[in-house]
Amino acid sequence: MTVNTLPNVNNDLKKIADKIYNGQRISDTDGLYLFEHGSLAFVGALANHVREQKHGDTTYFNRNFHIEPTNACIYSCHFCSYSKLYAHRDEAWELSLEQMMDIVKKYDNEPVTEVHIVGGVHPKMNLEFFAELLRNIKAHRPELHIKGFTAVELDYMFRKAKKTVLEGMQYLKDAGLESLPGGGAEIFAPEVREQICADKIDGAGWLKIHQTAHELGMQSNATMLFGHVENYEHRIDHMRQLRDLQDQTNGFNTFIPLKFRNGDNDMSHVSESSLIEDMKMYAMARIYLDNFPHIKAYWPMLGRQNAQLSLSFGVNDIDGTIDDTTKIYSMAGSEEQTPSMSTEELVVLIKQAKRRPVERGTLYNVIKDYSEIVHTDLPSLN
Ligand code: V47
Ligand code: SF4
Repeated sequence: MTVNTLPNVNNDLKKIADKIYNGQRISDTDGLYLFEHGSLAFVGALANHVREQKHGDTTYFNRNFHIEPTNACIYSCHFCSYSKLYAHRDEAWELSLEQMMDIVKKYDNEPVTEVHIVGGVHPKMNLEFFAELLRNIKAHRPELHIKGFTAVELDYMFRKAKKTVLEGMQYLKDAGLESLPGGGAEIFAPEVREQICADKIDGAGWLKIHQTAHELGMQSNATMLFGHVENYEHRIDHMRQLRDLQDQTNGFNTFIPLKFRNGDNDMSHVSESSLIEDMKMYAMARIYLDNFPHIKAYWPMLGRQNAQLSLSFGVNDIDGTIDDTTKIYSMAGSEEQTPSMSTEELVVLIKQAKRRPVERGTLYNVIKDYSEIVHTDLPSLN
């Protein structure tokens, strides 16, 4: 199919589509125009083309587990359910080094390749505490990739330890930190941050932390929290700043659009975005961020079926919080409470979308291609 065969497409949309089919970068104005005037089918077809050019049929997932050191947080991001907890510390938890090592040891006989460490910002958990955690994990299981700490957590740790970003990052790298997750980015525009997360690190600070990690040879992810009080211009502005930094460092692996969920937080009055908007966001990310290798759908937030759908709108990675010992059937729609999906379920989910499931390491090294593996007892996704 070429752009000229698409019905109901005006000349401006056709010009943008031509750029994309010719492998050219689109401008901010193009991006905004696509957001405002492109139908889901139109931007979806373009995003699908870009994804196919980059990855063919391959859809990645990985086997990881999460550690949340604490759910208490000194900050007060209105969209986050953690922010209420610091005032009610009795409802909050904080894990000791031993407790976190017990979580790591629980996976000793599991073929996981990554631990993802992220939580609230607790004043007692400082740089030295986390460096010790990293050293302990590496001493116990050296090959486990440690992806840890949002720029928000790092900013607090470094400032408290009176270290520069470079010094703090080098210190954690030496202790075993290998890459950074993408959290804390939200929307960079100050007028939006002011409304949703006024007291934490600003956009420039977030970008500086990731830039420093890249300059030290570490890779990282980037997120964007969308579908709350921001507009399309804010989304383009956010992605432009990421695209610019990526041009400079090439250190980002994956962009993860995070759909704002309005349960159990101070923004419950803000409606959630529609499925059409969500899919359009994935598609726009794939089209605009031409220098990002991967676009990921984080299924615990989006829901499995919508994550599956996103594979037709530019997504080529479906994360993979795996716990093969847990039976998903008992969860009955409560994905946000106990996010877990077995390898088999992830593989089925990807195959149902007619894609080739490939297990990857954190840095997208291929661990196993599941395309030829036939499951005899395929679980239903319904
Ligand atoms: O920064 C908080 C988001 C992020 C809500 O890098 C919310 O591989 C939606 O960044 N609705 C943290 N989102 C999680 C994160 C992440 C997740 C998975 C993989 C990776 C990765 C990174 O969660 C926060 C914030 O943007 N968040 N509250 C909410 N109500
Ligand atoms: Fe939640 Fe992170 Fe904000 Fe803390 S900094 S309130 S954990 S989003």
